[in-house]
Amino acid sequence: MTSKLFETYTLNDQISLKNRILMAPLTRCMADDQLVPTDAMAEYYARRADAGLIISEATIIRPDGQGYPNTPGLFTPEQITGWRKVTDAVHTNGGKIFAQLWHTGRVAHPHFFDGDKVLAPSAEKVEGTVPRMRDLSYITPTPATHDDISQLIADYAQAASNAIDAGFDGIEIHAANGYLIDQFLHFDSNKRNDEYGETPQNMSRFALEVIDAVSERIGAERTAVRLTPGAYFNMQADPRDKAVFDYLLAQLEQRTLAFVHIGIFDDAMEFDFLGGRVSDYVRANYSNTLVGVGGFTPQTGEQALREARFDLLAIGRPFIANPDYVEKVRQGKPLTDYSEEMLASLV
Ligand code: FNR
Ligand code: 8K6
Repeated sequence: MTSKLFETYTLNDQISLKNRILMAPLTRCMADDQLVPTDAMAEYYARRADAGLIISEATIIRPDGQGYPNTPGLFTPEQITGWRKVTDAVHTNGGKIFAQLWHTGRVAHPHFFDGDKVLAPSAEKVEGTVPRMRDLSYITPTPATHDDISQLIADYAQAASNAIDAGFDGIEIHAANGYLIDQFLHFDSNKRNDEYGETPQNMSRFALEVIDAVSERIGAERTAVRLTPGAYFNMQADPRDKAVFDYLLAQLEQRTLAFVHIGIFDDAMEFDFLGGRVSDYVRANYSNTLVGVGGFTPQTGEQALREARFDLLAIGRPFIANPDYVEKVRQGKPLTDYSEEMLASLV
């Protein structure tokens, strides 16, 4: 019945996928206190190796990128060794896995690292507190200097290289959901008036410099990016943002990245300034491999692939609830519903 989902897909001459179902990146806050992936995490990912491709939970590139407890890193030898256990376990079960590289920017909190400031494009803070840690209010970020920006780009490239050393098949740059790179892409968080602000070209510069530095280090065919044009999470949308993404997507179209992945919780949401759903907006502006996500069932996902709204389907919460998601869908078996209590343990 669901044959599109189970078609193979060639990303490029380096990487092909056994089906079109991706496991979406899912933060679980289960790394140890040195932010090293554990054996339980290796088993968790290995159980999901039937996916055409797993995207790891967001993984910080350096200490000041941390905004949540026990999120894994890729900047120490111990973290690389811990991830090696994960990638070996996934490969042993016939799967493929990309690392999602993360810096939370203004959503970071010094509670989690040795330091007293957080970097962002501009001194524009997020309202509120760190989820589940009500005593930690977000602080006003320090605008990144040109030296800070150069160092951040170098640190993304190094983390990508560490990911390859850890056995990942590639990496996805987390430029979505209101974190550091996304903060440069929206007027709500980027008030700079230097070459990283004010115009679509300038506001896209940091994202493109990170993408190009990573591509140069590990190959564009192993580099992907996740984007949130709609700005709905830790961010206010601004109608002017569309011009930034129009420019950015045209630039990405000229590169030979592994794929572009949409970051959103519900793809049925419509954004007036984008003319409707985020996936339709991105599809109209980007013709290479596109990954859709956000509230899909096997049936609606199959339908979206048939209509060529995107090329690959990422599944998030149902993959938490169903380690055997792919096998259940293949056999037409009922799926277990997701609930938030499931976040308490790695099954
Ligand atoms: C997420 N999501 C997410 N996105 C991302 O880019 N990096 C991440 O680390 C996380 N972490 C995360 C944790 C949890 C608990 C949830 C529920 C979501 C978003 C996720 O990748 C996906 O876009 C959404 O869950 C929507 O897809 P589903 O769940 O409707 O299939
Ligand atoms: C990406 C880091 C996440 C850390 C834990 C996240 C837990 C998320 C639980 C789902 C919450 C959905 C919130 C979506 C906001 C969209 C509003 C339209």
